[in-house]
Amino acid sequence: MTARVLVVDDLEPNVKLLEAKLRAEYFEVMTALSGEEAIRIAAEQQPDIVLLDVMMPGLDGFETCERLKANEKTWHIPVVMVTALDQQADRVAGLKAGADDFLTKPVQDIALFARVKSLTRFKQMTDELRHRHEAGARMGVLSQADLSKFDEQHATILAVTDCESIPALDQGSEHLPKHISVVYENDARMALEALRRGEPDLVLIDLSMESYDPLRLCSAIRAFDMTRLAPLLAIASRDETRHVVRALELGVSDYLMTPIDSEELAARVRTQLRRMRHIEHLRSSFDQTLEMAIMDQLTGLYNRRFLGAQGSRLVEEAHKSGEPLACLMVDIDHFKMVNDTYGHDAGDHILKEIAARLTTSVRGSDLACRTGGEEFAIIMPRTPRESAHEIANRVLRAVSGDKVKLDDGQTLDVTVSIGVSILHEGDKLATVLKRADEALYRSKQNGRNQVTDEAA
Ligand code: GH3
Ligand code: MG
Repeated sequence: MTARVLVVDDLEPNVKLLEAKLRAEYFEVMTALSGEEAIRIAAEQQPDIVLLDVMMPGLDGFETCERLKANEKTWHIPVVMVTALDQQADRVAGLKAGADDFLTKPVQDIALFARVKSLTRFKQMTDELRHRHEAGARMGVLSQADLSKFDEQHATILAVTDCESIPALDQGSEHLPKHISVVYENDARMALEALRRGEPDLVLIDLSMESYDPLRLCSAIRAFDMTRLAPLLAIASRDETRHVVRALELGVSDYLMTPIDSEELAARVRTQLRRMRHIEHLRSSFDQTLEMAIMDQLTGLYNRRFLGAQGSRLVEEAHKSGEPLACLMVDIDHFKMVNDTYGHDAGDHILKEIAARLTTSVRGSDLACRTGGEEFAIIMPRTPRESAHEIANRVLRAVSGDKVKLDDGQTLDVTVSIGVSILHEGDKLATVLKRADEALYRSKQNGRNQVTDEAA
């Protein structure tokens, strides 16, 4: 995996050193000698990751990080703070400033490549989702994520360890977001089960566990679809560096070295939870956009576009399997008059009501769509002509049987006219729809509120 890395440090030799290490591993490197320059380059060049020195004259690393995270052009770029050795306070401050991770000087190769690779992986995973989301936001159909809201949601941490507890976790509770509960588990298999049930939001794995191979647990978690994206934090002691490297290769999201600082633990937990929620948010908003693209917003039925795509698929399947497929075209009678008499809002209300009655009259496997103003199409796979007629008559009764009640209490009779057609050999979707439409036209001509078959 390669990536474009922006290295920021006021001291040229430091920049050169990191640049050389990264280039040797085939990363592309950009450099900046101050916070201001870093902000400009990040916005213009869109690196995949920023390595940011803390101690700089002018804008220091914390402030630079805060500004990068507050800028809509750069907030999504992962930032790794480069701090002096063992400046615990700096690390925590960096995470608070929104940094995604940190490295200590002198920077060790293992840690450097582990952080850069894991953050690049995360960014690649979210980039596509983010682009779609931003397109949705530009079109005004989606709102931009408010990241601070993520801290207010409830979360469960599953701590997998042989020990009774992880003291730093309990002591760190004051630094954790408010609604966090911690569950301990010493049985790795039970932990995996709980994860598959979607219970914990984040897993802490103690790499010094002896009752079970903790690395095997990491790989098992990453191997299953259900749990692949769960945030995983490893806890290791200083003499377990090789374990940490292995764990990172297996996809662990982050790690902490013992003795654990409770504030750092809390900060890392918060960062991981935010990241996960961010992905979840992007995902669900993507589903929402997708839904908007195929649903009719007024009635909740599928729209014409989806009818074209899915209907054609159903027609193809019917041709292949030789099973019958039927099609109904349904149009509300004298709808213009209803609109003219009762107003457009009443018209909308009736459209919704009729759509609901249509939906309950057909099977879940039937494809019910609003194809135009007050016209609907229903594609029914595995349905012979006789059944299609029965269903058409059921729809007719479902509409005319009960008066529609308007918001102001008035009630009125609504009827529909229906045309029925059956898929013939060689038919395309458009052909079978057209014949149903012609049959519908005859229903209208013959006095409305009736079903006509194409063959009649
Ligand atoms: P027919 O029985 O022959 O179908 O007569 P009709 O009045 O139903 O047909 P026509 O095509 O003349 O009029 C359809 C009307 O549907 C015209 C339009 O104002 C109304 N309409 C179309 N879309 C909507 C909508 O989304 N909301 C509302 N309220 N009315 C709509
Ligand atoms: Mg009509």
